[in-house]
Amino acid sequence: MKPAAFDYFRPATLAEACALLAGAGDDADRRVLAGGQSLVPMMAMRLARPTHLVDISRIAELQGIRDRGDHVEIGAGTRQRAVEKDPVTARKLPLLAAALPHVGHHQTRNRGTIGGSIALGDASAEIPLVALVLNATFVIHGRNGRREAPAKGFFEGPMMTALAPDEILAAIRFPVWSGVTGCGFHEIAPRRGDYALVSAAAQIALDADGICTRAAVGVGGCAPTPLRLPAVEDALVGKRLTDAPIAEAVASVPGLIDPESSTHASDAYRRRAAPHLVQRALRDALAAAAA
Ligand SMILES: Cc1cc2nc3c(=O)[nH]c(=O)nc-3n(C[C@@H](O)[C@H](O)[C@H](O)COP(=O)(O)OP(=O)(O)OC[C@H]3O[C@@H](n4cnc5c(N)ncnc54)[C@H](O)[C@@H]3O)c2cc1C
Repeated sequence: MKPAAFDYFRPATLAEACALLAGAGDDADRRVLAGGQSLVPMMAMRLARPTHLVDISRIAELQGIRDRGDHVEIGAGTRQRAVEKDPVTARKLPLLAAALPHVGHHQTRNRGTIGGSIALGDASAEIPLVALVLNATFVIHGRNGRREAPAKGFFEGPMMTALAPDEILAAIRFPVWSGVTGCGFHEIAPRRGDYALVSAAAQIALDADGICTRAAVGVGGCAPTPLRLPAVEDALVGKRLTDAPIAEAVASVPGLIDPESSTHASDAYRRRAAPHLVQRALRDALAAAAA
C-alpha cells in the first residue's frame, strides 16, 4: 500500500519546526518525521495517516553527543548507529552501549534516531527502557516554550507518551554514574533484530568493600510500558551481591510485572523469562563492576 496524501515540510531550525507543528490547525494530524523507521511503514500500511508531516532530520540543533561531566546529552535526532559507535557513550553510558546493538538491524540503526524510539514509546523497545532505568531527562520544545520531563512517568501506555502532538523531543540527558559501577542488558527475541519479547537492563554501583550502594533495574515487554523495578533495587542495596541475594531479589519479579500475550509469547512465558533475564543482567553488572 502507499501512504495517504500529506503535506511535507523540512524545516532547518527547531523554532521553525515548532512553529510548523503549532500552526497546523486543530484538525490536522501533525507528526514529526525523524528516522522514519517506524512511522514510514505505519504510513505505508495506513496505520498512521498524518496530514502534516514535519521532517526534523536536517535540524543541526537536534544532532550530536555532548559530554557534560555528570551527564551525557544526546540530540534527539542523532542516529542510533552514531551513538552505538561513539566512544563517550561506550565509556560513560555502558548500559546504552550494551542495549543499542539489539535495536533492529544495522540498516535501521543507520536511519533510526534515539529520540524517535523514545517518542514512539514501544514497551519492548530498548532505548526507552535504558532511559527509564537511568532516569534520563527529556528536553522538550513546543508552542509553550521549553520544558524538561523525567523518564519516570513519561511512558504512559502502549505507544503513548507525555509528548503533546505539537511538541518535539529535542535532547535526552542520561545521568553518568560515578565510582565502581557495572551494567548488564539481556533480551529474548524471535530473531536477532526483532523486537524483544522480554528484556532486562541493570546497573549497579559498589563501595570499596563490594557492597551494593545503588541499583537500577528494569524490564521491557512485561507491561504496557517499560517498567522499572524499585522493589528489586531495594532488595539489592546494602548487600554483597553474591548469587543468593541476587536470586532472592529476582524471585519477586513475576509478581511485579503485568505482561500480555501476543502471537509470539504468552503472558506466562514472559512472566517465567523475566526473572532469568534480570538475573543475567545483574550477574553481568556485578562482573563488570568487579573487573
Ligand atoms: C525491521 C525493523 C526492526 C526494528 N526492530 C526494533 C527493535 O528491535 N527495537 C526497537 O526499539 N526498535 C526497532 N525498530 C524501530 C526502530 O528502528 C526505530 O528507529 C524507532 O522505533 C523510531 O525511530 P525513528 O527515528 O525511525 O522515528 P520515526 O519512525 O521517524 O518516528 C516514530 C514516532 O516518533 C515520533 N517522533 C520521532 N522523533 C520525534 C521527536 N524528536 N519529537 C517528537 N516526536 C518524534 C514520530 O512522529 C513518530 O510518531 C525496528 C524497525 C524496523 C523497520
